[in-house]
Amino acid sequence: MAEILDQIAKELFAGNAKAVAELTQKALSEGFSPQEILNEGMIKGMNEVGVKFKANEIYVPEVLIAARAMKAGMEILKPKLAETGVEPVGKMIIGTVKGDLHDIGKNLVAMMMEGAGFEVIDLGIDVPAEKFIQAIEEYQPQLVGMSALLTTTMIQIRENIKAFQEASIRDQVKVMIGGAPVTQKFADEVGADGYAPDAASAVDKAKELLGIS
Ligand code: B1M
Repeated sequence: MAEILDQIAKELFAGNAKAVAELTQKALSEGFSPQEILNEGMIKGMNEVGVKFKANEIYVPEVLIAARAMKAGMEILKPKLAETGVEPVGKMIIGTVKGDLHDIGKNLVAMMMEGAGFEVIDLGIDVPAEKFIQAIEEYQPQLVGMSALLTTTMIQIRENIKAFQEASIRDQVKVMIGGAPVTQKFADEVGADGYAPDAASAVDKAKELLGIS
């Protein structure tokens, strides 16, 4: 693999935003395609972040710093990817449910998903069912992610899934849920398609749900 792409992966893993931005620019000027830079540089680096995070070898702050570095590179790459018409691997909308203001974990999931090549539309916090439904209709994602951090708001997930059914859009999307009080058992009870305990597992679960290898 080209040395510069390897360097992008390493600097991203180390969280060096400036180096990732500079190397991304350099790789483009050396003639690497935006897709090569994304797949062989950034996503490779972010995958490594996911592996170490799952193994408890690195923690939330390191992931956030790596995600910031990814963002710096993506700012340069995004317009080029749009020009070349590169398709994302999948489209997801994500939000923290109504009544809940916690967004650190949700943001981590969104960043890891972007790092894996997904287009992510982040609806933010305190998102009511109607806003999820509106976004599903507008963006036509394959995946809807819901995060809840409070025992008092996790029940909102059940309400949202019911609302998707009532709006006849439940079958259009896979629903993945997570957040500290959420469990696989709860996901089964409320009829979600998938549950992930952390941001790195969320990427694996999303790919599994969408049949992406
Ligand atoms: Co709040 N809070 N908080 N809080 N807060 C908790 C959740 C709590 C457990 C603290 C405690 O009492 N020990 C407790 C909930 C108790 C319960 O319901 N059983 C609690 C409470 C009570 C409250 C308030 C009610 C406090 C008050 O005002 N009296 C209030 C509620 C506000 C509201 O939401 N309406 C409140 C407020 C806040 C702050 C605003 C101060 C702040 C949030 C800041 C922010 O998010 N921007 C805050 C924080 C920081 C916490 C703790 C300390 C940390 C949460 C966090 O960010 N963790 C938390 C205690 C704790 O969890 N130790 C606590 C780090 C983050 C990376 O983990 O979010 O779990 P997490 O995300 C993980 C996984 O869960 C998973 O992946 C992430 C990354 O690995 N995941 C998904 C998350 N979403 C996913 C979605 C997926 C898949 C995986 O698919 C879509």
